[in-house]
Amino acid sequence: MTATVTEAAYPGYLECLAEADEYAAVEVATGLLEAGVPAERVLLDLVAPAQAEVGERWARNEWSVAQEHAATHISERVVAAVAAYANPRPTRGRIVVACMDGEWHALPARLVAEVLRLRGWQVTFLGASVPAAHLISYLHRYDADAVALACALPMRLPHAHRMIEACRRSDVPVVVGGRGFGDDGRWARVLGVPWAPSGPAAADLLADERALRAAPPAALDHLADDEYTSLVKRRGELIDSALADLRERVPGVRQYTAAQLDSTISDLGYIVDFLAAALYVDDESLFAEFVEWLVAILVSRGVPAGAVASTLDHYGQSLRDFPRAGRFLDRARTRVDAPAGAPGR
Ligand code: B12
Repeated sequence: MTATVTEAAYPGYLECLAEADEYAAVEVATGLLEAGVPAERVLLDLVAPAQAEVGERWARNEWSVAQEHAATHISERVVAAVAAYANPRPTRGRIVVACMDGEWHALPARLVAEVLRLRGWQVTFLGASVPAAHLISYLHRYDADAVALACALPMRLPHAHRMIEACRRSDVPVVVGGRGFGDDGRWARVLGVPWAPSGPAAADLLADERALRAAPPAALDHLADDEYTSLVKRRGELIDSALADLRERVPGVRQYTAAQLDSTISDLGYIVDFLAAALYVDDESLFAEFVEWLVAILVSRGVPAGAVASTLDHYGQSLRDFPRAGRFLDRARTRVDAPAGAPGR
């Protein structure tokens, strides 16, 4: 019954996001609450999938960044309205929910924070991009029972690991979640940290202190080859040389506007950062999936796949002394179904 009511409301709710009508969106959500749908279901069956759909529309270039921002703002308003309506009182310990340093996807973490609150935890939500040192001093000061760390982008995994380790040194148990750890949490397992796929699963894990403290050790022996550290050191040089290579090969790039140039430099950087993250967790699929995603995004914006292919070739040549990185680049290259060609934007 609850699921049907929410399903019926979903298309109308998406329409409110598309029209940037925040009042109507809040009414859809509060209408469900008044009809007896539990707050947790409204958050997870209405707000969360609608936000994911927003991302798909942005990725397909059907929605502009401005439309995505407007929709995200409305989702935040709706989450606040649902939280105010439910207004739960804490009966359990104190949990701090935070995004990794450099992580701006605060809404997924906010949804998790609200679910934990609804399940009785006393939650402090620190929001986006919390620097590690500040998080640790906060945990000490407020005597947190555990911390839930969110990571939406796999390229932040090395950072995430440093943060997880810092929390552990302070003897605060950690649970992690978010798309950044892989849809089955496989990269959390490599980092040796308990992972939960959702707010409700995190609530169950937090209630089980033994499970929370019983994560297997990190499996990071491959880092002994130093490829990750050396690649990170060469980040700036790699991006500069890839841009020079594009300018050389493709006269159109020399005419790029400042905004086009900025996007190109960001993409060249993302390629290095995702490759570094893949080396960190030793999983070529992390890099290959990113490359597929990047090609789809760029193609939908008029940039041919060949532009990515030739940049992968360029990085491959520059990283001849990096056998693991070379292998990851080769495998990803096979997924880019296009000859090297001229980028437009
Ligand atoms: C809104 C949004 C943004 C907003 C975030 C604003 C905000 N206040 O959150 C802004 C504009 C800042 C943003 C920026 C970027 N974004 Co963005 N963004 C999104 C979007 C559309 C929605 C995120 C969301 O709320 N999802 C809904 C939630 C509910 O789903 P979820 O993340 O899976 O979360 C659930 C579970 O995973 C779990 N969970 C999540 N976190 C946690 C944490 C814990 C502890 C636990 C236990 C569980 C858990 O519970 C949640 C609820 O069920 C997604 C699209 C998408 N499909 O998600 C892209 C998306 C995540 N972004 C993406 C990208 C690429 C970026 C940028 C790099 C874009 C750019 N070029 O600048 C930047 C990076 C910024 C940064 N450094 O962090 C890509 C990532 C692709 C990839 N290959 O990794 C996505 C998937 C878009 C896409 N379809 O391509 N983004």
